[in-house]
Amino acid sequence: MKNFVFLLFTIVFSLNAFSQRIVQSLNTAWQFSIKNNINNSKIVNIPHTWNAQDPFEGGKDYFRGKGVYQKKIFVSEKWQNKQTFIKFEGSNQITTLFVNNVEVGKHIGGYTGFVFDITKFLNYGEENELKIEVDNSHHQDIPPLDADFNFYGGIYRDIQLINTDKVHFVTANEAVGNIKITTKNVSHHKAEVSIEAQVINHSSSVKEIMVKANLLDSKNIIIAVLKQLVTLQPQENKTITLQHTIVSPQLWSPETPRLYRAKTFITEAHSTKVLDQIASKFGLRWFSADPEKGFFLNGEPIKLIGANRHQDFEGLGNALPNALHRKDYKMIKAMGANFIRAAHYPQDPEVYKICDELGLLVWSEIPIINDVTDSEKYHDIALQMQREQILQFYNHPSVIMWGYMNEIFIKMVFNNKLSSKQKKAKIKTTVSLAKKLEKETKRLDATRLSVMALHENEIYNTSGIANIPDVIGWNLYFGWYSQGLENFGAFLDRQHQKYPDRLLFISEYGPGADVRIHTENPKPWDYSEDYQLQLHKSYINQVKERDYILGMSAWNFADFGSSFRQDSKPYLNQKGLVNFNRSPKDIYHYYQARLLKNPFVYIQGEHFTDIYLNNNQEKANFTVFSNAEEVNLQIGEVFTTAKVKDGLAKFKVALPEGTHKVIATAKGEKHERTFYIHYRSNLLKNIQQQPITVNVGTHVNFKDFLSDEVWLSDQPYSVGGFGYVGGNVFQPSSTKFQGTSFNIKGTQNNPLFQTMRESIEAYKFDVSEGEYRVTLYLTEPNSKASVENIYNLSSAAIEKVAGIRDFDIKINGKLAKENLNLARDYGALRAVTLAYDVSTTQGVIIEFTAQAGKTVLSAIKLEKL
Ligand code: GCB
Repeated sequence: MKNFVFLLFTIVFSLNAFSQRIVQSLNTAWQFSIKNNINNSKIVNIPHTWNAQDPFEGGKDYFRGKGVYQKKIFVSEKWQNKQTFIKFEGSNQITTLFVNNVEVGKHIGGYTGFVFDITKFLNYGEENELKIEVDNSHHQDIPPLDADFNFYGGIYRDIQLINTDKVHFVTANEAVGNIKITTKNVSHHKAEVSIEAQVINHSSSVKEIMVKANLLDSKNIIIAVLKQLVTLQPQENKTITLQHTIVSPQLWSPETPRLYRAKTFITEAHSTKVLDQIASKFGLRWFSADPEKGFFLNGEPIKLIGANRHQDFEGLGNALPNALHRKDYKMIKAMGANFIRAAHYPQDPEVYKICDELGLLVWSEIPIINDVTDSEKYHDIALQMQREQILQFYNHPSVIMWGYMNEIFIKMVFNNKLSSKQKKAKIKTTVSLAKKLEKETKRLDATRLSVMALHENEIYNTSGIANIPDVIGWNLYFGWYSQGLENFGAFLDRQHQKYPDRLLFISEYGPGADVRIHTENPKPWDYSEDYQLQLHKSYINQVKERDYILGMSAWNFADFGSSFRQDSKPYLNQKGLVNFNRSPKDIYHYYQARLLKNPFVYIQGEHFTDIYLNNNQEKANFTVFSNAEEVNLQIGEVFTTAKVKDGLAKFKVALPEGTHKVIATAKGEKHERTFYIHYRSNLLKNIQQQPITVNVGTHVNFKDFLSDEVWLSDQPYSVGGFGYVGGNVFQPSSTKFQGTSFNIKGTQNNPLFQTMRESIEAYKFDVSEGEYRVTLYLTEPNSKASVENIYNLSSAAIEKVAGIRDFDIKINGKLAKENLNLARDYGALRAVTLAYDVSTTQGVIIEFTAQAGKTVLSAIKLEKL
């Protein structure tokens, strides 16, 4: 037996040595220009996008148009006996390749791979010019039409040059050269494996070849050698199927992601000369899903828990090197997840590879999002995308679901301009496309589940579309877009009761969160990490209580670019468990506490180590994330223990002002963090050392990580202290966001300016004698605010002017600013700071008096000079 294995090894390696296929990266040094403006070109490397910056500067007007990549390559005389291809892993969204100015082909769709055969376009023994035009303009016939992410343009995934023998495995097809491996009837005892290879003869003579596959197990031992003799006529293309039954298979699972390999060769029929070779990995596992009991992998129940993942990254747009894709998935695995939804489009081939290796189950989908076009072309392109996705990622054991639509009626539901007739037509074309996609999905792969994600609306039930795929994913935002965290479970129970045969998944949930924002009293839309914790905790609990739910994936693993969003950081969707640069938010560690099996302990508060208590009567709150039953906490001489509930151990400790090292231990694991305790009651006394900074008009604290200043939640004035007098928290009816949700120009610190107190009468500080500087932070939140000068108007006329705001500011009785009209003087939605020096014998009082409309104040700083 040993000798047999050794012999097989020798054959494999000697075959390898002669392989004719050469795959080389073509990423480096392309001359790139926008809009064919060659005079303005620069040298770039691929992966590349031309939108790495502009969606984050100007928002939704980022450049969508044509970019051109050019390069010369030397083509040797020897290549005349070969076939030559260019392979793209992804380029957004219409890509046209020219060789020596002759169009080779065009590919439509930004998220799957494609290959062009350039053999007949080449001039041998000389330089050849490659030109690639890429266009990311909006196109009514190309999905996605509309979505909450950026459509970055460019060749943003790797590109390769491939040479093969004239007889080779078919490379330029929808499967981009995959050998198709199907596993069937997998059990603990056996697994049937079938390998389908397409071979082609581009030579002018008849070829006798041998198609061979060596199967290697996860320990690299050859377990089978399969072969078949084939005769190929010139230009003939054949599909060869090799089959084998593996006994006692080494199963693939999240805990044991064991991979087999198939090394598939074409040799000459009667020699060992290798004409072509492709190595593919595959895994052996089976799964099932039950509408009452949930998901099962290899016969065992498993609740799928993880996150969605977008492919962009701070500073890079979507043009990520493979190493960054890998890093993301390693982080997702390290979070304890067993599942990932590659939303909203097929991702880089590296992603599926790493999910196989790490043991993450994958839902992969095509980008049919928010709306469809009622055109044959749109339907055809959608189908082509599904074919490419399935054929390209078919072999990956990690993939369990193929998706094809996300919230597909959301545009229609919110479009008041559509007549009911138009809505009916929209529903009809959408349902008909879903049926076609479902059919195509099953035709290509009956071994996986089909899935679509819905938003919270009955239209999916009434239209019948929810009956089409195997699995229904609900994107549910109770506690964010809809009210009440508890309504989440109630909604699911109603759905389950009404449609008991449906397989249900929670495909999205989550609130926006900004690591700069903290509060002891979290509320929806305050963007605090604390509310993020509250929501995720509640959702995990509610899903865990319900066996019938297959699983859940948080929206989103990381913050991602979304050019129309303004929020607390502009142009970002901030629902990530980690930041856009992948530094974790606290919630990432909470998932670790809920999901990891090894002992885990983590003190909440990575981004907020300054704790402000009212005075020494108030205790400090500490929360520790852990999977142990109880956690011990040590702070100086204080030792205390708390039971863990839902991954949280909560402590209340009386502490003096100053620096405290907090040490949490559980089951031999330890985590420590240094906190700084401050008493608000002492802030005035300590003002020389530390200015008082207040985030007026809000209950949240805001930390500016550049200056390390903590802007305190607002408080009413009381004698001997500081705070506001009069007015109310500004909360426009048009938004759930606290204050205005618009981006504020001229600052990085939106949350300071977006929230404010309106009709405020005064801000008072009962400071002692001395010289101070008071800085007022102001913004006009109404983009349509009037710029009228009230001096030109009678009082009766002033009242009629919509959106007018004009007020005076007095400091210690002295008029500091007269007739401040923020819109007129600075423009609306702009950060305005006004600083005044004041000398006082006692106290600083800033008074606001409206001449027209309402006074307003966003933040205030008082420092002692
Ligand atoms: C959704 C969408 C997703 C959005 C998300 C959000 O339901 O499927 O694309 O990004 O909501 O954050 O609003």
